[in-house]
Amino acid sequence: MKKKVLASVLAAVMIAGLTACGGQAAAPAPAPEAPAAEAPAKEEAEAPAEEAPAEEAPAAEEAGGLISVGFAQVGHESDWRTASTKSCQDVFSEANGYNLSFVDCDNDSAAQLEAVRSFIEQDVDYIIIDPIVSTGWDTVLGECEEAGIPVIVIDRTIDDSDKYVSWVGSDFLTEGKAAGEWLKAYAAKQGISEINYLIIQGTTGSSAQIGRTDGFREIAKAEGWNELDAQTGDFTEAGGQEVMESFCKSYAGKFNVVICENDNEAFGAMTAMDNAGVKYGPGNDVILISYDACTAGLKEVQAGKITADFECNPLAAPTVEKVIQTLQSGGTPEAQILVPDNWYALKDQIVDFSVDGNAQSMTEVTDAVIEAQY
Ligand code: GYE
Repeated sequence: MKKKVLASVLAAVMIAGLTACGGQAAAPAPAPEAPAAEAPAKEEAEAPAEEAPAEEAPAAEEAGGLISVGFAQVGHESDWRTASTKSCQDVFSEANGYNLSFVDCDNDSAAQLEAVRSFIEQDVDYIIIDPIVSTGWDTVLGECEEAGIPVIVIDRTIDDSDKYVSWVGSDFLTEGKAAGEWLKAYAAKQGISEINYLIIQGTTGSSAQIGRTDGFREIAKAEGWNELDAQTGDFTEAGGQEVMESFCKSYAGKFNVVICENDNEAFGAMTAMDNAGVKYGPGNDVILISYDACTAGLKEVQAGKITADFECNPLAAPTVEKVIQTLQSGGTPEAQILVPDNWYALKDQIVDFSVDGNAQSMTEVTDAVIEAQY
């Protein structure tokens, strides 16, 4: 009964909120001593909470005071994912007043739909989804709406349905453009006139893959760079190694840039290039670009292997919790909440560049920066 009332409130929230969509990521914060990881999207997260009549308050008290949350996580493919899972489990703990049903969907879209349906069966108070792929969601989100369970999307986006309350995550298109604009400025500084690049993509059809690929290609096209090939490494180290092994055979001596759409793929690509005798990193023939900038990735920047690393902050859970608390108090959360990212390199690889006319700042990788990362 209460959930039905909530459902109509939510429908209004979704419509109101989604018309306000369309923001771009803010320029990365410059402060290397205080990475965004410690306080993701602080200001953006403070959605105004409005007073609500008592009968519209969600049914949390029914579960012995705990708010029940189902989280359909992508899988366990990367360091980034491990950090994201830990953050969610820490935030949605019993000590914090939550009863969390966590499902690792092992990168299987069918399993993810099944997980969401099992949360409906359990009649949880809230469902959090990190969508493996960006399409195929409207039917199941309609079922959540019918059941009166608010859905919050974390990290990757859903692009074929608006039946959710909020999305909290990074701007992947901006990450891709930042990598392209950095390369343009860095190549100019180094006097490199020809770019022949290879992309090891993330999971095909995930918004992280689509945004990073499209953003980079936009710059590449404008600059007339040559794309030799693009293949998926599924965001895994093994996938990155396998794709790079085949690239090393097919394009030996022909490429001078490798873009890996996450750090774990970069680690695999490094193994493949080591085995093939390809030299990469600052001062060598091949520029290696990566995304995520987790601790292990930044260590490879420091070691002179990854030339530049474009962060994607995995610590969005505290912001999701604020969305839930806003709903709990009958308020209207923001429809889209961006988590800010930083761009990382060693001192000599730091160059000035802009994205969509916004000047960017890069963070120099030092021991302290690595220490503070996740
Ligand atoms: O870059 C990758 C992970 O969705 C942004 O998924 C995330 C990506 C991240 O497996 O490491």
